[in-house]
Amino acid sequence: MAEIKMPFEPFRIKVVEPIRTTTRREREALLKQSGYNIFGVPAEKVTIDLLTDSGTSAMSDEQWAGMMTGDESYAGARNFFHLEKAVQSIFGFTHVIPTHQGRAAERVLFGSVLKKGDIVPNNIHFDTTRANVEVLGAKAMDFARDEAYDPDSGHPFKGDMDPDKLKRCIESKGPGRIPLVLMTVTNNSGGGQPVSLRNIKDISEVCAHYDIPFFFDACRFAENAFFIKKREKGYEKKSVLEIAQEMFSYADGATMSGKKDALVNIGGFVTLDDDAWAERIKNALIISEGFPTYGGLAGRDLEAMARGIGEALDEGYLEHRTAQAAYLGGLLDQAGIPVFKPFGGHAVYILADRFLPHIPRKKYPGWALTVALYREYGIRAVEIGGVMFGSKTGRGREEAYPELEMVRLAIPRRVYTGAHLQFVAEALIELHKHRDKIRGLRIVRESPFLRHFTARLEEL
Ligand code: P61
Repeated sequence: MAEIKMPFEPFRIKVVEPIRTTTRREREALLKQSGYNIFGVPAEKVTIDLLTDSGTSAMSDEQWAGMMTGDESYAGARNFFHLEKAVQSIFGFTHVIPTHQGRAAERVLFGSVLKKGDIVPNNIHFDTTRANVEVLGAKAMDFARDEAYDPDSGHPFKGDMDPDKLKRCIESKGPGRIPLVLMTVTNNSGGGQPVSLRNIKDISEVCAHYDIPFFFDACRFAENAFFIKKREKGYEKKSVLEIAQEMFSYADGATMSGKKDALVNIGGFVTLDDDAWAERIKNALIISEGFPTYGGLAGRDLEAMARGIGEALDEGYLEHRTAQAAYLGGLLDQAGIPVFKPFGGHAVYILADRFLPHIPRKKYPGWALTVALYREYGIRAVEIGGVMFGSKTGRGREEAYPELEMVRLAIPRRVYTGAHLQFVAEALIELHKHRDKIRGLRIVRESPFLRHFTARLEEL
């Protein structure tokens, strides 16, 4: 078998944070207390935390230095102008409206342009995006290409949206009911897969034809641009920045969680060209987030985001980042653990229903795997499956499940080394050997939206 290589970390470590370990007994008690929900476990009780790559990045010395230059004026802080310039130089839109994170950007945008009965197409909506559409009485619809749902397909751009599915939706529902089309890059709910520039152009043309604004959910735009460079013909020699600029040139705007590809612990924004929409968004922002030059952030946070967004386009950094996912995924794959392929940019996704074939979907195999991984090894991962996306279709009816039942091992940016990932792979390989001991669960308490954050469960 070929050796799976991990390039060395393209940084030196200047500040360290100790990792604390716990005993199995302690973890067992914590699971019981949290209702078998790893969101309820204190982070200090987690050995390797792969719950999310969101807001968990290590900032650079340049970003920390920038934090000290925070201008904490209420209006017109200089850091806002730095952010505005940095975002405009990559995204190319006129208005840059900061928010405290991605879902706030979604809320102020959707709240300003959607009404009850509207439809929002996407390749696949992530959970907060779906919730922010649906809370307004609009419908979130997914039109990813068929390969997106086939974990074994090696298609290089499984994040693509199917233009024919989109056209059929527009024709049947009417363009007047579709205030905007979204495109999530990379496609987080579908294995972190990239979208090609060919597809971005095609979808942009469909939207232009029907006069529908086209927006990106741009959280992981730098990783997406890097995959285009590596996989799409004609882009090998372009810089990742040029590719990102071209991606955005086909769109009308974007929402962004800076907690991903702007390498910050908090922050986000909406950026767009349309003056009338921008005005409505700024008015909505003032009610809940703050004045439009800070949008729920301190001046220092704006500065960290202004600096981080450029660092995320560094090709040495992106090479290492994508190699981390390929390394972890490769070790698991080589050991016969079912994983979603190709490996995405920010995470490795385990096919939990194949890992635990003895647990039926209604007993949430993905959730069961996250519980077992924490109990046995102190590793925290997130279920992207039946608990996160399952829904009752009516009172007393059977629950409907998403097509894929996965557990995501999300890799925080610049935080863990190859040795940490090797530990995770070894833990999963061991767990896989004893998989028949893992039990399913049932939900005992849940909330109506985004239930996985607070649900309480019981082992069967
Ligand atoms: C994540 F367990 N993602 O992947 P905000 N769009 C997209 C995202 O991936 C995303 C947001 C919008 C997270 C954090 C997270 O149930 C969960 O800055 C494609 O988090 O508001 C966030 O950006 C929202 C983890 C979100 C979860 C929801 O881990």
